[in-house]
Amino acid sequence: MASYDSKDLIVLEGLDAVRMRPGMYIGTTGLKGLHHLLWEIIDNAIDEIANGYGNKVVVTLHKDGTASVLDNGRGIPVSPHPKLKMSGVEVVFTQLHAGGKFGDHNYKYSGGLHGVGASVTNALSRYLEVNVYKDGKKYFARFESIEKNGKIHSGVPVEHLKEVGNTTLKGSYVRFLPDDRVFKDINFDYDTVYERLKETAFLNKGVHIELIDERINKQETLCYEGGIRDYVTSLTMDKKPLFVPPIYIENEIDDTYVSVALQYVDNYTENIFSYVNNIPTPEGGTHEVGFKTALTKVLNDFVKKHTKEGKDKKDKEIAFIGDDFREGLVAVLSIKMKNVQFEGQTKTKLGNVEARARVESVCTQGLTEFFASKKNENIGNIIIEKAKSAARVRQAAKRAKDLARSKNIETSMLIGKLANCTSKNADINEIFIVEGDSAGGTAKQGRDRYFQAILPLRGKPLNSEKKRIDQVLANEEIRTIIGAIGTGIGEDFKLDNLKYNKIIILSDADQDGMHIRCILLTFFFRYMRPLITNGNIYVGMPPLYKVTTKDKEWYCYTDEELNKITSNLKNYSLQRYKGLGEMSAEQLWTTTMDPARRSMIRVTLEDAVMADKEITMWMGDDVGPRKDYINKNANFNKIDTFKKNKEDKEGN
Ligand code: TSJ
Repeated sequence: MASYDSKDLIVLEGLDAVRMRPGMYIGTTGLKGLHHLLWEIIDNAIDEIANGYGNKVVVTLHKDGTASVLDNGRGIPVSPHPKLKMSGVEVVFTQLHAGGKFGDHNYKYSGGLHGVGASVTNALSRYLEVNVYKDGKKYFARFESIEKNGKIHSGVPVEHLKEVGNTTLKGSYVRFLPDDRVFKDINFDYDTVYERLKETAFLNKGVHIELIDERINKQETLCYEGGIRDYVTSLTMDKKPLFVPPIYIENEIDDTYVSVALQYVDNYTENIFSYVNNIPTPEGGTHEVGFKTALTKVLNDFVKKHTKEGKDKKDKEIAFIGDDFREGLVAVLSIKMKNVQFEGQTKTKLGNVEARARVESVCTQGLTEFFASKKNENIGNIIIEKAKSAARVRQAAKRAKDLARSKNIETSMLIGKLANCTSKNADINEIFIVEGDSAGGTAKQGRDRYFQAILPLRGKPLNSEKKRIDQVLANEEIRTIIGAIGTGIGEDFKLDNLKYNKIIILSDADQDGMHIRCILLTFFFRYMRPLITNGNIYVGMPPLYKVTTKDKEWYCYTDEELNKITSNLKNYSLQRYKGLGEMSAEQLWTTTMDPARRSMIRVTLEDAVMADKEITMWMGDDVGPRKDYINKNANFNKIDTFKKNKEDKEGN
């Protein structure tokens, strides 16, 4: 029986490697891996059929534990391979990735290449037999995994391919016994095989697939003339389809075959099942993107067209997004192309960039034609109605979410105005909350952008004294601050997420500036109190005066300082800064922002408590006493109100 020689063993080192590390080729040696052996064989047969040769595949699970696959295609090549000096059949079963040597230029859409090849099935089988029916002749070959000197050699051709008779049949037949030294369990599962074949039958319309289980005397034939249309129909059987039958598009472009079937059901989920060369791509990829783009475009066009005709002017106001058109969508997208590249976590995402435009083109054309037909107008309207309700719900949900955010805030939006620093090190980073856009601009120019971020507050953002704090939270400026700081607020506050070690409020030394400071402090006090107790909140101290003599200049931060300096001077000029905007970027840097020279007040809990009291007072209606109170107590520039100690108060 055995007619192999030592040359066969050398040739098969690759197959021995498969046996050494089966996991690398089939993932597991559990049931999934076992079935993988069968998928490899089935996929090869299906490829032949899918490329137009033959129309039938029979899968049999035998009593002896073997599985066999028969097709009525052209028959695996039997002629010797010019380089490898062995029959085509032997190449297929002994060379890893033999598909590349044979299939690539023979099949229009080289499908079988996704698998590791029939040789892996051979390597992990006790034995494997092949019958080829071709050109009136019948051929046979047998491979075995044999033990020699205590070592197992995988898939050795123990009977080289030979002619064994005449036949009128055409096709290939492969039968193998999975090796129980590799797999714990070698029992094929009927349902698993059935489900796989059913999916395959849907994806290859008109192909007859027969499953025979001799172990339990069960037999089933699967054939769907409607292909993926029938797939979508079966997927939506126990749901409520909004129309029947599914929309179907099929075309070929640049050697890429594209087909898609879609339907909408009465729910809110999106279900797109996509495939490339019959391989599922649950992670999506470029083909799915192309399909979605086309769907969104065509449906938007449909809305526009029917709005233009004056049917429903209101529709114009709805700004649809792609998701709106995919609520309740059930679609099967199947493409076939050459040289597929898979990416993603599980290598189940199509990466070929060219697929996107091709799928988009076929789908746009097909869907446009579909909806242009008068008899399909109603289907278009049904889909648009569904999309409208999706858009409405989406907008309502967004409003609700915004409101929830403004109360129980976790805000990462609205930080567009933030001029962030480049450093990602929160320990050294600082954020200046600056009153007014113009001062904000100056601060942006003056800062050290490596560690200093600038967040300008527009004018006087919180100018209504009657604003209750929850209304303050609805304020865009406040939400921006929350988003920038990163900690969240209230119960959700997490100091670990703080993005800046120092949060510096920088406002003018006037009433408005004071007002803003108080509101911000109140806000921090109520919603981010740990920032205050942890000592992260500061009030920047821009100078109030500049004193200049012939040969020297001084910046004074308080009236006291000014008195002290000017008392010893005779000829000097005095500049009073009314706002940050009067300073140049350079001046702002040297006097207020440069850590080596600036003065800052580190805000204490008592400071914040006081600010909070003041805010509470401001909420009253009587303006008179309020103003007095502010002037007396809330003036940060009065050294006795907020004890100002240079740098030592900054805590480093
Ligand atoms: F898995 C497998 F490779 F063992 C296998 C392949 C198993 C089964 C059941 C069928 C097949 C198979 C392969 N069916 N049909 C083919 N066809 C070819 O390999 C083939 C035939 C002719 C030509 C040609 O150019 O004339 C090219 C090819 C690739």
